[in-house]
Amino acid sequence: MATDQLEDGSDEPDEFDDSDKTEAADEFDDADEFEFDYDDAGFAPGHRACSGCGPAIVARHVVDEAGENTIVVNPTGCMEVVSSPFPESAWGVSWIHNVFANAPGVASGVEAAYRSFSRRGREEFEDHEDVNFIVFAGDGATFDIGMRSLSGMFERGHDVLYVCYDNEAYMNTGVQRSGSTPPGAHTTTTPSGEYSTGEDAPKKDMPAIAAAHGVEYVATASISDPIDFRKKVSRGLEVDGPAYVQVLSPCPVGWGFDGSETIEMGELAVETGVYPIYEMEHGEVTSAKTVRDRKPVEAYLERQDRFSHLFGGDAGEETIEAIQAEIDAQAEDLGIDG
Ligand SMILES: Cc1ncc(C[n+]2csc(CCOP(=O)(O)OP(=O)(O)O)c2C)c(N)n1
Ligand code: SF4
Repeated sequence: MATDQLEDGSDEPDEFDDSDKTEAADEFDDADEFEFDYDDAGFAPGHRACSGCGPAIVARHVVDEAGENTIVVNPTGCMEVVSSPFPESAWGVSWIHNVFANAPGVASGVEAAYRSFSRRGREEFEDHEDVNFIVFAGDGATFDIGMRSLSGMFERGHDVLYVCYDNEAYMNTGVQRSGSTPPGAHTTTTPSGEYSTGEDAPKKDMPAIAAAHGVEYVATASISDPIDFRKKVSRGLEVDGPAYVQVLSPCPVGWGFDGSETIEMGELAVETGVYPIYEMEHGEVTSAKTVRDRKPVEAYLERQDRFSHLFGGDAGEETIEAIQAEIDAQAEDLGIDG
């Protein structure tokens, strides 16, 4: 492409010139005839999520990996609100919206119904074995409000994959803390100020809680490694019984970073050990992603407005030291330092 030098030495493209167009751009010449074909998309673009929304990218991975014979049960939260403004829907698979408290209960019922259809030879329904039953829920729904129902689903052993998109707060209603909010984070219900350095409770260990129910397969993942995440979704669907996959899904709005940095934020969480990536089978950790030359936690914290109050004061410094100590202990437990 022809370019001119800008004053700062960088290159600026000349006015658009037809010879620069790719074949794909040619298709746009007759805009009236052009139609996007999203028939196959499990989670279509055009939803109302903020740009750079981590959970929306995660939703796409989940349903693309699961395929068309999938029923998604989705409690209230950003992913429900942005994807289903009546009469539109971004979901290309069967989808049910539920209140916070009962998504795992509804998924249990749907799964049990299909089991019964298969047993009774009801051929108008897909065979139970061919259907993926998935709950797709935020951390508020998972760690807090839907926990009772989730515990029941685990205990009864339903063949449901539970995917928690972990954006570490109640984002949909204005960034209130959840049981997943990490220490030091400023939220609207844990505001930092003269008397507080933000959230002061540890993040609830949901994977351990799931594993303690005897769930066969439990895993954590990050949006920054979609191949690993998708493998875990696939593995969770293969398991004959409940499985739990929790994926770090950065939220540019609630965390305070630019929407172009979502994947980088997920990557930093892994590289600093803030979000360890591991799998548990029958309650034991069976694999953990090694982190070579683990970065100090500041590299992650300093990039997000929710932690900005930690920099520049004694109280903040102490909080960062405490966070680092927790991460170091967790890294040692899991043996992730390479
Ligand atoms: C029983 C109940 N309490 C509160 C609300 C209000 N509410 C709607 S979405 C939401 C936050 C959901 O948080 P989370 O599950 O983490 O999903 P996110 O919004 O982050 O996607 C809340 C509190 C509600 N809908 N129902
Ligand atoms: S607030 Fe966060 S989680 Fe909700 S749609 Fe926007 S970016 Fe996504």
